[in-house]
Amino acid sequence: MTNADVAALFDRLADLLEYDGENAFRVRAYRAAARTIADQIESLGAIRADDTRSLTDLEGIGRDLAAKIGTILDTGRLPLLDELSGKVPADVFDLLRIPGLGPKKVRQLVDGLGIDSLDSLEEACRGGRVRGVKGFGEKTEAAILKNLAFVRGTAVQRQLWEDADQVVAEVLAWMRGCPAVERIEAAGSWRRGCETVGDIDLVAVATDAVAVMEHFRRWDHTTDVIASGVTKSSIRGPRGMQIDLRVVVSAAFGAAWLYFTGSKEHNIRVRSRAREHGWSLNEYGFQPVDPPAAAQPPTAETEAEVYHALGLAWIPPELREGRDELALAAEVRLPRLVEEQDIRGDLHMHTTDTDGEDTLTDMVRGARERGLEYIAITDHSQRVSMAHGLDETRLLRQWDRIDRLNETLAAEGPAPIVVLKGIEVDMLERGGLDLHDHVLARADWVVASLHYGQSQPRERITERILEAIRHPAVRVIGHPTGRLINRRPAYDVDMEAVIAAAALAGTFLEINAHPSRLDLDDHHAAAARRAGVRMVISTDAHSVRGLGVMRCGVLQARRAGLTSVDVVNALGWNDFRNLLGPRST
Ligand code: DGT
Ligand code: CA
Ligand code: CA
Ligand code: ZN
Repeated sequence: MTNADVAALFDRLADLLEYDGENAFRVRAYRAAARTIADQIESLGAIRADDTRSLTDLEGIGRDLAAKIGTILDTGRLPLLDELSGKVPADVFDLLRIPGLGPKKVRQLVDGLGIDSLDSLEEACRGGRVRGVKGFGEKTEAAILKNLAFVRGTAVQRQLWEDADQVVAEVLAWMRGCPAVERIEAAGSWRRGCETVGDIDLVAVATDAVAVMEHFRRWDHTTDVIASGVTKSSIRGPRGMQIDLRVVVSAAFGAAWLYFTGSKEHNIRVRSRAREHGWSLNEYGFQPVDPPAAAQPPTAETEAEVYHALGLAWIPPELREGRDELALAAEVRLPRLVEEQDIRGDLHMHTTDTDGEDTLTDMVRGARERGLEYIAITDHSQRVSMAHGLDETRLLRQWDRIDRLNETLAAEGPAPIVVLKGIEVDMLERGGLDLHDHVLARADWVVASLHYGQSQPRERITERILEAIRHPAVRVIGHPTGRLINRRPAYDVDMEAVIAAAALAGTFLEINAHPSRLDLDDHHAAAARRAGVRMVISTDAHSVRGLGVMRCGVLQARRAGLTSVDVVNALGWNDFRNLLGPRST
């Protein structure tokens, strides 16, 4: 059982308890536990096995939860969940996937109309019976019908951040062309830099809300109007993405932007802190908890005003996940997060010598145009035969060309870019690396990656990676877990062991910036930082255009709380060159 498996069981339990009408406090406790567990990099089994520690040391895990975790680890099951699952129709979980239908509403439909499947819900909507249930209306009924089709369709997949970002840029450009829009910003998971985005959330201030909504619906890319009101509308836009737009008053813009940026967990914490200060807080701003309060409620036109009124520093959206950000903001200890402009080099990229689309010279010129001071050319090694990987002879020839290119560049101008002779060497299935040590020893920069034998057992995969970490020529482990978002899960690897070994050997770990990799992810990168491992944010570009994904890697690093000190390629060339000197180990 991985931590994610255990967390999923508690999430399911929370859903079913809520469905069952259990009190909100208990439901929230299970959801909070699921989050703590999912965020925990160390395996629960290891913590339990350690005599000096206890599961109850984890935030929000009391004796009862610890006992339940123990049962799950021992048996793979959670008896309370089994018992509850037995009592509800099997299709309740399908119904819970419909956007906008929480456990409580699903319960009303099940009890009120005998709904027990997506089909029977559709029938009830078409028959106009849903609008008769308390709290539902004609509009909700229509919304359910549309969302039903969506749940059944394939479009339900969450979009990669970069794809969502494209849609955000387009819709903002369109909306900013509307004269009635005073201000409009994007919020939600997009603004928090999440690796995938479910729907896009926009918040606007308008001189004429009706005109703004009309403009929104009239957009060329609007394929469907899901909901249409004066303060809130939802459309379906490019890539089948839902886009929600709220119009708010300017005086509450900060409160609304904060609210719709989320996350939900962050909002809950901010709101409870507001209560401690004697205010209630929602998307409309602060209100006194007791109407005849003496003081005027704080203003909420900007996010900073809202945070400051609660004794908090403004919190970057990437950190708003309900982890420890409020405590850090209260103590003015928020990390100064790394920014894209801090990045001075790019240390993983390919050329037409293997599976890249652009030549060595083009990649170098592209990198120089991006203002980089140094790059490493790291084409594939021979094992990657599909990509025409380099054997020793071809690699040495490429390195000769790089030597000559560096001379030309140095002669060309005042701020030449330095090109490092690198290689992305494969960790072989049987162990060992794909090129001789005497070749690797001559490289300026070696990335070791695992591309083959991904279904080997955990011990094998972990051992292969540990071996590479300890190899004297290897500087960094490329895309350490191998996951491809929405396509392929990570291979089975003991990341705790990888991080510990990297810390010990002084080997770096990559944050691969490719939008479908983002590997390390935010949890692993945060754990690596805590262990004292430094990271390299790399584009793994296969074309000049591919160099542009650096910002996706930086976002992920920010979500992990990384500062420029944690990021090796935030060093200027001189410092980086010093770091490349012979290693002590
Ligand atoms: P997504 O769209 O699934 O990628 O994730 P988000 O975070 O964009 O979530 P979404 O679109 O459902 O809602 C946007 C934000 O609005 C969310 O991050 C926090 C806020 N929000 C939505 N529903 C609730 C709620 O029930 N309670 C609280 N406190 N905040 C909520
Ligand atoms: Ca959203
Ligand atoms: Ca939304
Ligand atoms: Zn690569």
